Amino acid sequence: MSTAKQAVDQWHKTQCPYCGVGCGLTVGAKNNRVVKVKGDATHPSTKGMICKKPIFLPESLKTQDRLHYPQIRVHQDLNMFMRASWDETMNHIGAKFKQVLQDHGPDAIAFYGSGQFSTEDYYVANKLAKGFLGTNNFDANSRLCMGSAVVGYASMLGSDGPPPSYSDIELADCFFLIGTNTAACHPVVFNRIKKHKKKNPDVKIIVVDPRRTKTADAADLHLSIKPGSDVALLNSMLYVLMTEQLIDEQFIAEHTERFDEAMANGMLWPPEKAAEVCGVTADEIRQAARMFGQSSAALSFWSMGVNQSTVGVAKNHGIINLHLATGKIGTPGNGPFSLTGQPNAMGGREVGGLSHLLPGYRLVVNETHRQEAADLWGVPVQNINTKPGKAAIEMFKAAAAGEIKILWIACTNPVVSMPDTDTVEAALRRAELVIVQDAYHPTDTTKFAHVLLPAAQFSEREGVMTNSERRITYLPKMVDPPGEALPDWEIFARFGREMGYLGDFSYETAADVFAEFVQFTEGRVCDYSTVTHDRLIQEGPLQWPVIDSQNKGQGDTGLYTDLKFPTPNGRAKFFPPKHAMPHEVADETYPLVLTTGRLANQWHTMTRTGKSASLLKGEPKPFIEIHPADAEKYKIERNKMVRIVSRRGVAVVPARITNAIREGTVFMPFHWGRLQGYNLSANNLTNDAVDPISQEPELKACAVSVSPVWLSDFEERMEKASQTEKKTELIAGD
Ligand SMILES: Nc1nc2c(c(=O)[nH]1)N[C@H]1C(S)=C(S)[C@@H](COP(=O)(O)OP(=O)(O)OC[C@H]3O[C@@H](n4cnc5c(=O)[nH]c(N)nc54)[C@H](O)[C@@H]3O)O[C@H]1N2
Ligand SMILES: Nc1nc2c(c(=O)[nH]1)N[C@H]1C(S)=C(S)[C@@H](COP(=O)(O)OP(=O)(O)OC[C@H]3O[C@@H](n4cnc5c(=O)[nH]c(N)nc54)[C@H](O)[C@@H]3O)O[C@H]1N2
Ligand code: SF4
Ligand SMILES: [Mo]
Repeated sequence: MSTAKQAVDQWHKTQCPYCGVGCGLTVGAKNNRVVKVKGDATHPSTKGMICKKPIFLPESLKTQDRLHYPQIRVHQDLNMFMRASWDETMNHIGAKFKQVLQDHGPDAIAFYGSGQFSTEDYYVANKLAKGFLGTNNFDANSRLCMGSAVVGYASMLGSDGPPPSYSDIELADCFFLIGTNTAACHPVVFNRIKKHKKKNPDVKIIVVDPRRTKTADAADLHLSIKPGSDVALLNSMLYVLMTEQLIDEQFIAEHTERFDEAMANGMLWPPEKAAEVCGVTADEIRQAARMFGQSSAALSFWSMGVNQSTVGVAKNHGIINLHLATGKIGTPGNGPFSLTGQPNAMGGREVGGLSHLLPGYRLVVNETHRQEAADLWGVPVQNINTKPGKAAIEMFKAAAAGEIKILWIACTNPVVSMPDTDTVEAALRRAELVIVQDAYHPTDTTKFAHVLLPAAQFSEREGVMTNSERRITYLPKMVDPPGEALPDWEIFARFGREMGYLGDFSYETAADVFAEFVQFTEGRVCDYSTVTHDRLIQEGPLQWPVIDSQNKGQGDTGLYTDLKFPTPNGRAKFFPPKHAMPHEVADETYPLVLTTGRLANQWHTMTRTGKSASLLKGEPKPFIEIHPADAEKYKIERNKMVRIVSRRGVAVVPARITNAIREGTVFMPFHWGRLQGYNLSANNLTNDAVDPISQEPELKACAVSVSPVWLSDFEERMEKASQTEKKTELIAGD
């Protein structure tokens, strides 16, 4: 230990750049490099707890494939780029923007950003697009992630943002985990739940997931439902709560409206009927409802198994209905707690980082909101387009159709992460100017860029992020970025100046940007208008909504604790969610349903975690999970290659035969992209059908067929050799 301590020049407190739990980290830097990462015991959200991923950050940050300089493509076919100065590059992009604005108008331009942006990055990019260029075409990967939760909360509770705090975990005696592999994806929250249960064995955990994940292993009750059938289950749970008098009539009468509609809808779902749709027993449904209804305090956690669905909003409504019907909201240990995916997806929501939002939980379709934003930006209200811009999937489809001419992609790797890779690649081939702003090159997406912009990443730039429990942390700059890489906000600000908006984008520091942004939160549910970088540095992380200049905001505060909701009449609104199966269901040609998701040791498209030999060790390559009965039916053998075909593409990966997955369903992790092997990518197969309200794609269900692939001896040797080679390459990048 002491040697590690001596090896560090300086320790810095910050937030983990991976998942939305937003753990506090203490990071050691030496000789301008991050060398050591541990938990920050003083961080009020997580008190020193962390998982494995950030520990290996030192291996992933300064690698040989970092992007050091701006580059402009000189030859399309040869994939050749020329180094350019920032001024030349901005000039080059600016000329094309001016031409497209003149010839096609602002909606021929689109920005695609990320929940891994800092709040400052988000703010400047949004301001540029929505306030100055006149297009609301600014969307983010959060659309693939939190889109349905944003709509679910806002429509029922009047505002976005999960009401509970992590400290509610110790106050709850029932955990309803639906569509979340918390053990793999939000491990620090999961460990906290497990620890609480260990101390209090009567605490109940219910898990709803078609797979028996590590999360499900910890459950008292695991409902292995068919992918996409959650709404039937949730409606039926409401049925049981109603028919067994487990609802809170007083709460319903005093604090909600439209219960009649939800009740009528719920009464259509007796457990026997839902059991058939969901592929579980009626008794299991009754048990789940009783555990929830009879608990003294219940927390629901959910993530992508709920949101990534063509009925993702309806699933959110179904979950929040259970809390409203039982009055389990706004009080200690109770509430609907969607788990945010990325480290600043919450900040992105506060800053208006989706194409229908404006900063401070405002909407582009609301005239008053547009006026308020225009006043703060000092622009005529006519500058802000009155219609929502294109959401992620629509944006790429419009580019593929030639409607969007310029695509600016920053801090996300859509060629791996968006559904139906062929359409995404077609969009990038067709667009006249593709700008990719990333920390690394090559990535699956930089391959299609006309201009590469080098971004400073975690530890190389300062900024603020908000975690899943609405806690705001300041992330300091600890080391210099490589070459001429710049923070994302600074790149957007430079471009704003290039476009002639000199005074409006002349920030000197991220603190200036933050100070401007927080004005948008004044008087809003997410008010943190008194917070500054300095205050966060001095006082440490702060949780909204209780922050004012006196109150430190360091207590754990829930939202709506006065049981008044930010709706016109102060009441929360029930919804009657309608069940529908996924857009694509199994049929004769494609007899299985593919669901996709994550592994504990990899982060998304692996540009960082894929560089760590330690993190790769357990799961070095993708695979398909298949039930033994299906394996037998389709002649699939253990660890042998399987060809998976959907209406959109093909993947070839080895089989993992396991009864942890339900019959008729198969699972693939989506971390691997075509760059690592054309047929390794799950999104070769997935469907880009979206929820009609949230526009979130159905990444969790598409119809596929599977068949064995018999490799010749020669191919098998080649396959083995290429795997060894890839491993060495990745290690060499350390
Ligand atoms: N290790 C790791 N952690 C991460 C990330 C990562 O890449 N790696 N990414 C972060 C981000 S951005 C996100 S969004 C979160 C995602 O966190 P999670 O949502 O927990 O992760 P997923 O693996 O995508 O999906 C969760 C589960 O949904 C189940 N599922 C599939 N279809 C259905 C369905 O129809 N109904 C139900 N009830 N369940 C279904 C899957 O079997 C899977 O186990 O993780 C965050 N944390
Ligand atoms: N099939 C399937 N597909 C999915 C999902 C699924 O469950 N199944 N989940 C979806 C979800 S929930 C999400 S959130 C997305 C995530 O998908 P992506 O956002 O595409 O995944 P990342 O690998 O996190 O991409 C981040 C990119 O930004 C770069 N980067 C890192 N730090 C910085 C920085 O500071 N600045 C800049 N400019 N670049 C930086 C990284 O190198 C990387 O290329 O995937 C979605 N895709
Ligand atoms: S749980 Fe999430 S935020 Fe916490 S250390 Fe792990 S990846 Fe980072
Ligand atoms: Mo996500």
